[in-house]
Amino acid sequence: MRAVPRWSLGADATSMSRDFLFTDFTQAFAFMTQLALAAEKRDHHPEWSNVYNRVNITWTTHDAAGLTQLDIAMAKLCDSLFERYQQ
Ligand code: H2B
Repeated sequence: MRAVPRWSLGADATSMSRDFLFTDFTQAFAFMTQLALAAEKRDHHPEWSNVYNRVNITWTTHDAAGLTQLDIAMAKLCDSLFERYQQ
């Protein structure tokens, strides 16, 4: 978790989550579209929700019933994608 300091560990430590705030829905959905394509490519998919300019993402590995290196990698990817949306 030291590698992804902006993410919070779930209560049972089997997942981690982060809220992302954008300027508007268009930016939020563009981010989600980019992430969706990356997730499909890696066959590792987010649990997420979106309300207007806010996207909440949870990573867990269902196959392992917990957190794996892949979740860390995807969280890092979210962080770096999100940086591009910051002005
Ligand atoms: N995504 C996530 N987050 N965890 C998984 O265990 C997982 C996945 N498994 N995407 C993949 C799909 C698996 O179900 C398929 C069959 O590869």
